[in-house]
Amino acid sequence: MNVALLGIPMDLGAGRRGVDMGPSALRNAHLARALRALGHTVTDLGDVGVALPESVDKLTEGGLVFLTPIQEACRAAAERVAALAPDVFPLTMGGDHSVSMGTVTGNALRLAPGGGRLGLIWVDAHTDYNTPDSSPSGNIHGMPVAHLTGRGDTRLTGLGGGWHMRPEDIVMIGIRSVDTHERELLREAGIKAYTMKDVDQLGITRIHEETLERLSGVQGLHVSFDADALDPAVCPGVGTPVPGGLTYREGHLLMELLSESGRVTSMDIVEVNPILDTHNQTAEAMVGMAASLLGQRIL
Ligand code: HAR
Ligand code: MN
Ligand code: MN
Ligand code: MN
Repeated sequence: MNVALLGIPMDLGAGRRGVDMGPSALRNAHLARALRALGHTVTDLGDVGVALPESVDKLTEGGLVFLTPIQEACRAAAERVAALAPDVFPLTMGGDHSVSMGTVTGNALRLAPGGGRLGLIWVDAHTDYNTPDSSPSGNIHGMPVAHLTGRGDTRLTGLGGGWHMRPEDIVMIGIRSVDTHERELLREAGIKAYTMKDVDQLGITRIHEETLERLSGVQGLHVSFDADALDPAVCPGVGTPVPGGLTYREGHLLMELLSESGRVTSMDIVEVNPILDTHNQTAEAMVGMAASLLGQRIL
């Protein structure tokens, strides 16, 4: 497969600094080499330009912190991804999770003019379904899924030029931190979310089967993998760690099963924070997840 790496070195959407260094940490953990070893042709497209927080006023517009520079970076990411050929596998590297508003939109636009029907597998401790009104923090990395479904500030819901995710085409896995009002919004929208309780009770194999069944009608499948979905013991380098996460093997098994399905067409790796990490352990773990999704097998 032709894999295209693209970095979005942005931490403007997060409450603390450091995830802007995520793309460097992933490259330093030999992401490209790991994928080439699997037989893929890997092209590193470099990084999308992102404003430095030191060079912009911390502008909060309509309850959204750093709205304008985040919108600009997401638009640039969407354009870069949308321009890639349909047979390319874009592997986009955050950055905080607000980058996915750009990457998911870009992948939908890549499927079809005006935006195709993309399935979204959101692997995360958090549901990231706050709107500007419901958000307790104003941090945009807690809001990308709401905006992708058309809820929230029009400057972010408009990135796809009228295209939006269908809530029924979204499945979340690994969930264990949801805000009070966010929970109501998720229920209203009818988004399927597998909590850690579901992971414990059903297991990854059953969750994977149900997920692919639910997403059987989509044209492409995007995996958006937040490093904080994995347990903090596996990925300590994240800004919002939550105990009780996916084990190392649960993460790999999910990626291995999705890989075997042959249906995944793009991936994000987000929220890797090298400042909070120990010896780049988190980036290395996430390179392993990408390798499993792109065909690495034990035997
Ligand atoms: N729900 C909280 C908020 O909206 C924190 C969620 C953001 N943290 C993440 N996203 N890492 O997955 O502020
Ligand atoms: Mn997230
Ligand atoms: Mn998260
Ligand atoms: Mn478990």
